[in-house]
Amino acid sequence: MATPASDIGLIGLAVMGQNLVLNMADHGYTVSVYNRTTATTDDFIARCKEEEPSAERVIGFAELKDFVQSIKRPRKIVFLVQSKAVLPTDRDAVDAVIAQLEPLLDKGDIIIDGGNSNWNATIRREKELAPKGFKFFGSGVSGGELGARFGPSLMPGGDKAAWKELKPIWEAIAAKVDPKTGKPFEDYKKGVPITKGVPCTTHIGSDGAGHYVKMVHNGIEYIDMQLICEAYQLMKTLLGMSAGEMSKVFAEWNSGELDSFLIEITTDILQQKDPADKKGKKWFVDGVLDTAGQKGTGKWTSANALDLGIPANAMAEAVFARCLSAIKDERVVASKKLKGPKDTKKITGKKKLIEAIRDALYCSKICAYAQGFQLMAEAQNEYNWKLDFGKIAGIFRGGCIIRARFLQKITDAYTKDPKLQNLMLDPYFKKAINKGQTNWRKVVSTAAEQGVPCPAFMSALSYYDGYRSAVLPANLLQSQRDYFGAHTYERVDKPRGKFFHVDWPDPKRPQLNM
Ligand code: NBP
Repeated sequence: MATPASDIGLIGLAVMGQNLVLNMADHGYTVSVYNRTTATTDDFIARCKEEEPSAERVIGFAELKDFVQSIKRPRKIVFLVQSKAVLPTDRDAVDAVIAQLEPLLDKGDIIIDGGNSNWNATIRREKELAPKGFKFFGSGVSGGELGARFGPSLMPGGDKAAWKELKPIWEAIAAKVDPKTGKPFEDYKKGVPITKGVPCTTHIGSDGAGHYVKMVHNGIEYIDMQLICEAYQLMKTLLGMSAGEMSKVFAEWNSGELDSFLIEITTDILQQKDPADKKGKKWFVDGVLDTAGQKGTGKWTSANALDLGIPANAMAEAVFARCLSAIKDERVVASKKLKGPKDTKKITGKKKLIEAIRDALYCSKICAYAQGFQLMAEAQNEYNWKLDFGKIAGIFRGGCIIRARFLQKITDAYTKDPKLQNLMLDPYFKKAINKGQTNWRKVVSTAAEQGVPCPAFMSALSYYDGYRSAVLPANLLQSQRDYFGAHTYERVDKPRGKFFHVDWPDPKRPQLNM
């Protein structure tokens, strides 16, 4: 038998797998690759030979046994296969590959699931594999195809001791940020592998922690995208601005505190002309049908927020907004039957309204991130993890879809105060909301008056106002619960934890003089 020569193995050669392999090879690692359909492996090896300078470091295998034996021990084998399991009992391609691999592995070998697996499945797999002596990691990979190729944000969860084995490779292939500014190094745009800077990866925690944090990252991505879309909708509907005109506004926003990957790509999209328009006059975005798809991570985040009792209303609105967009036919019928406000005032002061929309976007974004981090804070109690929010925000600064200048501020906030109760209470963010809230309220009220939907702006504002309210109307709500269900209530003038009940309807209650 030949001496194992590969540093790592990868199974699953679709778009993410291929790009991650090339990234590893660029950084000097020898990678064994295997795919269920061997023709894909052959095509990939041929592509490597033709296109990639580091091709000699990628070795393809048709047999799983040969693939496993080619990897140095303890073996590190990454999966990038389709993941569908949601409930702990669900089985999918990841389980199928584990079952095929198990008889071929040795104790101490490390399996890393780099797909978007549900954290429940990752917890279950880790529990099943640990007694057999295998180390199982769930590692979120964010940044899409380009990220995988040139530097993703990597969120590994699993055995702390085994992380030492994985760390050098993960740090090499991850995105890197400037240690002084927190800005990502983007030399990859010149085709150069990034070797300097702080890597966007850290050991997140045990078992499902990495996949959980990746899921919340995706939930935040949903709301970030929705907020940008609402800003676009308001400028388009209230100010009649064209896509081209709006792209200039987004470009300007991208030079300030909203600087982010998602604002940057929005600028590009809005500049794009429709390739189907021969005269080159129409904007690309105007030709795209207004229905959005989703794969499930946003829904998982919101469902988990409900399970854990965390008020992540803006994040849920982002998912519902996609659901509403998907019922296009119903909306078209309703648009002819349901009326909006009658006496709408003409909008004046374009420049001021654009500024106000910018402030509404920034304030809502702060609330959305506050919700995401509150959710992770609760999850660590629920699932027995110890999460470092400064480090988590730090690895979101580069490589991933939500990368933004703003994440340096979140990193600073949690580094200064690791037990920060809510991001909105950090002095920087408190000040930012205070500065922007008049404009935020103006945008939300104008949208309501004019009948323009902006559910994420509105729910983020309700969250802000609710969170800063010492008193909410739940006194009446709990009274209703006590009335119809004898659910009892606590009193304002008695210590917490003492419960009372009234035999409703109270015969002694004063009668109304109607
Ligand atoms: P896909 O999610 O489309 O999965 C395709 C791969 O899974 C192919 O290699 C396929 O092999 C393999 N596969 C399937 Br399907 N069933 C299998 C089985 N029973 N046994 C072995 N292999 C099996 O690929 P992707 O888009 O590259 O994504 C990979 C993972 O990364 C997913 O979990 C995805 O959610 C996650 N992710 C994707 C992105 C993105 O931008 N695409 C971003 C971040 C994370 P075959 O060739 O034989 O059919």
